[in-house]
Amino acid sequence: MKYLPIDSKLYEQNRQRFIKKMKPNSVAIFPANPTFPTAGDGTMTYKPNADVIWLSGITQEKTIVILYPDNPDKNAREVLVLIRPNELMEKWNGHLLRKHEATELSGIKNIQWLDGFDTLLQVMMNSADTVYLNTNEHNRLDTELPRTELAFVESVMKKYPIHHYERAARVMKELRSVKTKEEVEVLKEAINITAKAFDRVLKFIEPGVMEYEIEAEITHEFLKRRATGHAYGCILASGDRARTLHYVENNEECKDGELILMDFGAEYGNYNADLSRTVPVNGVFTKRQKEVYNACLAVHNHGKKILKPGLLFQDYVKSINEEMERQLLKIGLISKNDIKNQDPESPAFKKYFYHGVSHHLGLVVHDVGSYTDPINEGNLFTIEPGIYIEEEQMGIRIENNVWITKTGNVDLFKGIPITVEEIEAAMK
Ligand SMILES: [Mn+2]
Repeated sequence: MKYLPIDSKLYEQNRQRFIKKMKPNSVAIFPANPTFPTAGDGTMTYKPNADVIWLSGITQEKTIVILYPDNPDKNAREVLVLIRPNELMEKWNGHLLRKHEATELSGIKNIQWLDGFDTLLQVMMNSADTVYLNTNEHNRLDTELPRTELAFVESVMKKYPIHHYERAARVMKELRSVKTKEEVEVLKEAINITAKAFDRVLKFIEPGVMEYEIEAEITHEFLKRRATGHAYGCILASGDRARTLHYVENNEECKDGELILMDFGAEYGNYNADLSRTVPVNGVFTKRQKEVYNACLAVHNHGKKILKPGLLFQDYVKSINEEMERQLLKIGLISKNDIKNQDPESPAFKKYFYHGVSHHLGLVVHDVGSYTDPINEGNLFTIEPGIYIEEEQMGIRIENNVWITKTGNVDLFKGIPITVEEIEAAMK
């Protein structure tokens, strides 16, 4: 890992939060993600499990976190299971964690080796009544694909069929969506690195530059500042390509007079930033570009103004859409008549703004969290309205990340260029 050590207090606190939600005499088991193969004996870059990270900070493959707060064996109320280090594996893939190192990182004192896991589990299962197992419950999970996490769930339930089982994901969704100040401190570093990369590309962009050259600038800045890499496939879409929401090809030329939409974020310490900015390739907005940009910025600012605890997410979205409608009227993209005659299922503004305005952000870019419950203090959201105009071959999105406070929110990207004037000044 490239990031600097993170205080294990962050993870200790998270474990305590989960333990508080557990039923009496219950055990919770969180195995890491598998490593996925490519062709032949190749493997994809290992992506650790977000829950395992949230509970322990450990990103080594085959790790298992076990929480059993009522365990009669007081020394095994929190257990971390790791691969036993062996010389051959280390010759090929590098250092494996020793017990004292894992304790240092996670704060968990009892470290066991994976080859003893079955025996360890058997003793715990014979004494626990309820078992929390984990599955991916993200609403947008593609469930057509094989689900690797189900293999572990099925094996435990087959071996111990008459225990009472609970869904860890249900608890995790609620807890992980409320970010502690320790977590936000780490996420802020991902934000800082992203802001530095934005600053760098503002000075780099000019007519004739290729989108992938901008990508290279961003990647350079990320890695040199200890980011793990990009939080997601970065989008560098000049001109009409900006209307494609997930354009990641980044292989075309940025032309004079176009706007370029950039959506990118660094991953640092396993936390993600998610920034979008749209800037003129030649450094100066045209009158029309400025008009549309300011309409989008007004919706963005509206979001920042109203996001606070207690507000229902649906009401937030409704208010954003109303503001978007007002702004689109103002810049002549829709008319009062369009609104009067619109199909309520597909309102007029949707022609120009066709994605969600906000999502939870954290250890995962589209992080777990509710979109039906009232917004909570500690939630961390993106605010990212966009206006995409086919007739004018342009797309604009403006995205910052905000952390919900007691009375409103704090903008974690505060201070980086966002207005037309700030962007033009920074590009000079
Ligand atoms: Mn986003």
